[in-house]
Amino acid sequence: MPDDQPDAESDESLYRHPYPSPDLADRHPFVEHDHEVVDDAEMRRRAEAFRATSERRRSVRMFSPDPVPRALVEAAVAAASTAPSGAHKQPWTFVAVADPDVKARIREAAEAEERTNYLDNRMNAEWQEALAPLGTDHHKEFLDVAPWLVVLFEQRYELRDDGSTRKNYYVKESVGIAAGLFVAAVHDMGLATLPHTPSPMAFLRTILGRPENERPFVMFPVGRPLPGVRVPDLRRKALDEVLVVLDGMG
Ligand code: IYR
Repeated sequence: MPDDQPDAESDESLYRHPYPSPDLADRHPFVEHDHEVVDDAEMRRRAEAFRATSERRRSVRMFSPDPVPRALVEAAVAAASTAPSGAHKQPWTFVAVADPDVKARIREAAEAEERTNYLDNRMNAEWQEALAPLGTDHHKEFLDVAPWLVVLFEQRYELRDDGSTRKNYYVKESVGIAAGLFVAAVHDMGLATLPHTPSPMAFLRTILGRPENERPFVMFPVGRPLPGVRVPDLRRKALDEVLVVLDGMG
């Protein structure tokens, strides 16, 4: 730590209410945060590298059937599971499916729901108009072609082994952040994914035999993109369309 920086132990002027309070630290364990100190130039380099990697990510809808080692899926889930969560409840379960029979059942059920969405107009005209540039339809062949389907469940409440329950907090926010980290981890290792949300998707809980406290949040086919796969020519919003800065500099 550079000398000119305040220090949690010694600086009494910056925080009159230090965290943890001495009383809290007596009752719950705290450890010093293992923060990697990085200089500004290196931070800038990393920021640009992550941004450049992120810019190349695309949702793909045709995956190669090539197998992907289970260890890679495990690494992505482990990374996703570092997400912050309300009251540190970690209210998520990832179910990773490579079994062809289970994938086929999921595809069949998803296509049945999507047929109603697309062909029987369960999605209204405005929704269908929004999806038109993506060209999605009720065919979901990627669900059994992709080597893995990773289904992310939210735990609406905690169900303990003895059958008792506890509240979870900010479940959607927590699981959404975990989903984002999962997408980034999969892309960063050189694989592709697609956040797929067949609607309704309660069938996933039945097919995958999940407990009553769990509700499917999003499903991720994971694999290599089919070589030559095409994606819509979309434009991402520019920084000034998504960022408002109030820096007090006028
Ligand atoms: N769940 C449907 C429809 C769909 C909805 C959105 I929002 C998309 O960005 C893409 C598709 C499906 O998966 O086809």
